[in-house]
Amino acid sequence: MNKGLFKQLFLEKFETMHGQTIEEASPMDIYMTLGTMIRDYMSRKWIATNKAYVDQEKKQVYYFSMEFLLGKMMERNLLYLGWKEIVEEAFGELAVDLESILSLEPDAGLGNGGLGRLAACFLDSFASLQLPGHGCGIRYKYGFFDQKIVDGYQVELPDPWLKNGNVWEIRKADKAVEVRFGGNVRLDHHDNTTIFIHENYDSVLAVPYDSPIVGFRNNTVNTLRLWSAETTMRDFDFSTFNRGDYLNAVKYKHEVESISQILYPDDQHQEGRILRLKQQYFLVSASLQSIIHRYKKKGGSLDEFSHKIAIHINDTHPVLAIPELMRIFIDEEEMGWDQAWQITTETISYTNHTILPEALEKWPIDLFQILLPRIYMIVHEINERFCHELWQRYPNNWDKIGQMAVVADGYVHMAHLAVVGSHSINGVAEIHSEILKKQVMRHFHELFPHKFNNKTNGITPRRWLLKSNPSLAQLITDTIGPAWRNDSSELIQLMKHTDDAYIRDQVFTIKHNNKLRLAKIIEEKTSIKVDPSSIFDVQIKRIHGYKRQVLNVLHIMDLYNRLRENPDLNILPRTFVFAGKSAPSYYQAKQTIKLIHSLADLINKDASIKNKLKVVFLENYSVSLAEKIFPAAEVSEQISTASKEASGTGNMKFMMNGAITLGTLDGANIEIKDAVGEENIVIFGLTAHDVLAYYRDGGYNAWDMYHQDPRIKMILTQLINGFLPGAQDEFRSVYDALLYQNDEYFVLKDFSSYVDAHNRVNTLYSNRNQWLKMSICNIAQSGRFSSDRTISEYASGIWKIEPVYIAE
Ligand code: 26Q
Repeated sequence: MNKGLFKQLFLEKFETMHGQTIEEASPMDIYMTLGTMIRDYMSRKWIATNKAYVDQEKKQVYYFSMEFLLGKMMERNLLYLGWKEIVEEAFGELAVDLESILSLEPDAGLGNGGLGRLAACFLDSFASLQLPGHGCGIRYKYGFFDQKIVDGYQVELPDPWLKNGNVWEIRKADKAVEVRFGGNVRLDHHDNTTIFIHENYDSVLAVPYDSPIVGFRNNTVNTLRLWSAETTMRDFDFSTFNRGDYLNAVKYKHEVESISQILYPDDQHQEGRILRLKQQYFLVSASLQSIIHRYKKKGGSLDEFSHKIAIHINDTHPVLAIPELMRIFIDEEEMGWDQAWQITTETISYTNHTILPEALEKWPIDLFQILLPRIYMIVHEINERFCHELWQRYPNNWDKIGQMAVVADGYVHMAHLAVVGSHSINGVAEIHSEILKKQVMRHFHELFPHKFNNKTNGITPRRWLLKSNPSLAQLITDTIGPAWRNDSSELIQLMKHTDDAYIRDQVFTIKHNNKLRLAKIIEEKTSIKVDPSSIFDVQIKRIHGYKRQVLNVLHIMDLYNRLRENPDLNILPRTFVFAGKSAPSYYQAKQTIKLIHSLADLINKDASIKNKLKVVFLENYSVSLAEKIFPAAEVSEQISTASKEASGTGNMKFMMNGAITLGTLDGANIEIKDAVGEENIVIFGLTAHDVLAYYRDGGYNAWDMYHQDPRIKMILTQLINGFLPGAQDEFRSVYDALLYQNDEYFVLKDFSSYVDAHNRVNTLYSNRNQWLKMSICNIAQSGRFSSDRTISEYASGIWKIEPVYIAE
């Protein structure tokens, strides 16, 4: 592609699509035209990729996930195809501003946070590493809610991301499959075998929408298949209408479509809603049917299935893939139980993303059985056989067997099903995998030690550096060459330049410009003027007790108290930036958002502190907003209660953009510390070992902190004495959680150590050269946190898949 050719093709495409000339074009028309052109161009590669996969009979992996938090795709596709500059120039000649066209695309926000974004980074790495890996998910009509802040409170609004259509997807009506809910199972006997007949079920049509996922500057185009729930025409036909049942028919249609209507906005918390279970089965049943159908059509033998297909489940949300695969093998393919079980376990692998007990999925048996009668029978049988094995191994140990059973205490335990029915279970950072083995799943680890492994998370350096921070990316390319974009281990070459004065200056200038850009966004969105020379200290992530935004707030209050006492206090000016969404039903998290706003109100208006402190909350955190914040950040707040954050991936995005981590020894922070060395990170607080010991043995009393530390006493009093603007009792619940509920997340326990850590940051930052050296070291060492590294480990260690070269 070149500029002249592009311009010609674009104008032709525009005219055929819109029946008018470019002069009359709306920006949306231009967006759609460009999108269609890109998609058409990718189609040829898409076809070639699929053909190569079939011809070469290479093993494929399907990544099953209830969430794919993709963000925008157009600029990514332009960059990956190597078209961006050409289009920019061609558009310049047509007086079209590419930036403003790109901004028209809505984010595909089909995820809550880390787990969903990880799935998106993995798709990026599959394609960029030329690996045959595809995503299977749900095409939610409404993505993760839009957050509006009204008077400091979060208000949730729907996200109608599909309202102007979606250029990337292709509806494949001919590939629709039926998914069955409810009804009953009748047993029939034929030549000594029992046949299970599912009848009186409600059927839902699952229609796939495929989107191309193109690799970085290669010819691989993989597929993300998202399923939409529809009624079959015969449910809505004239006979229904004629019987006078029109209203019921409409109601039924509505009920069916509700399955793919919304993404559940809970994170780290499971609310046992039946519709959620329906969504989960809908995803796995539709995906497995289509995978098996295609496999058989291409002549594959089911005996070979696990050698040709790997299925990965992103947390337990798609764990029904295990009994559903069993159902298809046994009921539809007439396979015996033992062979079906062997193939199923060899096919399925599972990632655990959390150890918070409230997030572990379990479903009441009665509810499960009514919705999925045949699947329940299979789960029951899996449980019977497993408990029998356990009985052989641990005779009479009912306690242990009860703790490990798949069905127990009236519930189906989804994580147990995942462990029993898969061949690999991994955690997402070293410490997390260790905690799984030694604590949460210790009985299972004892039984199946070979199944457990670690795959530390990663992020794609192409979106999180090349796309979001182009000037830093350019500096890196100028310094060490462009290879880092496909081979992130190359970033280590930057270590040779930590003392290079020119590079330091450049890194400083790039960061400063990114800060200027963010300052402008902040002012546009909040009317708050921040000092671009102040330290940009950032905490952006879901709002949750364990992530401890409250600890950040308490430190800011303390700093403010010190400044009020002494306006000439020798500290560097700071800008504290927050962003993140709370689950709509999570009261404490919502109060935390209000608390940040009240504090911001108080501090930002106080002239006496001479603009040394600013507090900003940016509403509606999203992938696109994140892309603007990370490049401007200097301090990365990763302050979860040790042991609670499985990995974190924001920490990696900050690091890759040169921010210094201020964090606890939790999740991947530990591996970041190992990578950069103690002198290039600021660590504080209790260790996971300390925290787990307190949970086990007790011995922590939050009131001790209150009585021993006058700063804590003062701040906590300020939470409830009207010091903060707004209703006097607004933050009573925060106060009570810290004192009367004994500070579940050890906020007060870690307070003092956190303040000290901030003081160290202040000192380090005052030495500009030293700070820049730290920053360059972080960028240089961030290569190991590329999702390319993570995916290569999954590919060789778990899935046994290999790259497939696709010719031009
Ligand atoms: C479960 C049941 C019903 C409704 C919702 C859910 C649900 C949805 C989303 C439960 C959990 C999630 C999301 C979890 C998540 O994002 N975990 C994060 O995963 C990241 C990627 O591995 C890690 O880096 C984070 O540490 C972890 O918190």
